[in-house]
Amino acid sequence: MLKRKLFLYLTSIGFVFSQHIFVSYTQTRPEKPNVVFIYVDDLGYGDLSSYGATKIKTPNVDRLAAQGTRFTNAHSTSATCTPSRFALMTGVYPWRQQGTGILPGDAKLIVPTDKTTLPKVFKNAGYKTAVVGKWHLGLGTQVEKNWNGDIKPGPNEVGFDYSFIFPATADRVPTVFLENHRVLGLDDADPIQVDYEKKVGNDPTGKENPELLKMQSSPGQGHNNTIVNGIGRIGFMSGGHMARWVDEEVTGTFLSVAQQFIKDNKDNPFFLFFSLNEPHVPRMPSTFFRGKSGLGYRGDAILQLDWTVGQILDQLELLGISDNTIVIFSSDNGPVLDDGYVDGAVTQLNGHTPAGPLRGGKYSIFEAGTRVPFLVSGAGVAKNKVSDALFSQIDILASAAQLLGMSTPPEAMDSEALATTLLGHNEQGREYFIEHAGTLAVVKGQWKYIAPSNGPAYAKLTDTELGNSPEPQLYDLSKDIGEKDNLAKKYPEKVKELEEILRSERNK
Ligand code: NG6
Ligand code: CA
Repeated sequence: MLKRKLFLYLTSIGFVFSQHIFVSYTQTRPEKPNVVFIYVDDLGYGDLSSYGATKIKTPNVDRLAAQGTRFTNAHSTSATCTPSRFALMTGVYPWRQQGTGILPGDAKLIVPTDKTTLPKVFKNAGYKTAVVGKWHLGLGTQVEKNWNGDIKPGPNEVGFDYSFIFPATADRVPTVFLENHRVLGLDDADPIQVDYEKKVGNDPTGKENPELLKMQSSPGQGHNNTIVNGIGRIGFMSGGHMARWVDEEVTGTFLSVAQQFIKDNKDNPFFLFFSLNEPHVPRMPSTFFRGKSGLGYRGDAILQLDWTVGQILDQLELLGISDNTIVIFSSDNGPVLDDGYVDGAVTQLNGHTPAGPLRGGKYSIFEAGTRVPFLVSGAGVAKNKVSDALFSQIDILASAAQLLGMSTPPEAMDSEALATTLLGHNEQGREYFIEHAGTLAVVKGQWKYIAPSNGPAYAKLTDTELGNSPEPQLYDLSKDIGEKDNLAKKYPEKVKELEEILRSERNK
């Protein structure tokens, strides 16, 4: 009896103590902080000076590290864009669902409209929500669609009150902006048609008219269909000439739209998903940044990205809302140099290491595929802190819900509520995490297990070590973050344990 009383007493102390951490921290932060999530494209773990880069300086993004918490072990779910973004929006691992791979520019919407999504978490709490930038999650209910009318469902149906996007990637047609349901600046007399199978209209293509290109596409990597702004794209389009973007102006356009949204909503809680293109191909930075990095257009694009982040941070300060705003910065997958265009990324690398100490890159199941920069700063966030917690972008949904006093929506089945971890007050991260790049890997504590796969070990065109092997691979990341020493034979029990996690996750 006494023992039982003592037990109850001790557990209640434990409970009170952990409640105390949560409560004392909730008391010091605003109830409904604004959230600006800056999501960049193909930026590597070693691409920022706050993550050890020495050949390039990123002072603006580094401000987030100094003023907030820098994560060393945070991940996108996947080593490419669409699946990572699907997970971010839904809280569901993308490999659970067919059709979540890299989408063409005419794909249909793959995010469900009848389920709780990341923006809907905020909307349900009374926030104004917006997405500005790259979308790449499909539009409409089918591939064949009329680009000249209302295009839906899309971001607005998924939970964004306002959207200003481009549909897929900068290297895929249609190369136009959409504001809410409509292509921006469309001339009715010049309707848009898009096709990924065959040529439409009379616009020149990179294949037929290479002399018209201002940047060559890399041999064997496509990117030689319709030419827009002197750059060959993936896919064919005709019409919409007035609406087509100029690559050099894309980021400036997104920035001004994002800043307008922030300004319009400074007096009410808002969630802004600011999804920048840099340093994804085609890298065509504005004149102001060209040649500035000495590392070719990829480096220049990173400088442009850094400047853009600085503009947002300055604006939040000028408006007097930076203490009431959480800024999160991350990348949708790891780095790649030659991803389809001859742009100096390889020849002018100059000793820069986009993946830092990690092996692989974009497309790879090795760490550089999904371990990405992740910085959080602002309202209620621990300052000047480095967190080694295992965390994933898939957890933002449940963590945001927790922060706003809501429970995790059941459909976000893979999202973990780790609000205090996200805000840098707690180093307790996930127990384990599943990485995805075609094949799957499990990270748990210091261990990483890569499931056997018959996929190629190496992608010649992008010069990527993909990490596929028919043999099981086990790495001790605490001693071997570069994944060189396969310990699977030495620790068969560990392999079994992690294999079992993967098996049960696959069967959920
Ligand atoms: C690949 C493209 C690459 C890039 C990528 C998507 C080829 C040969 N390569 O298929 O250039 O567009 O898709 O990148 O077509 S992501 O970051 O959006 O996933
Ligand atoms: Ca990407």
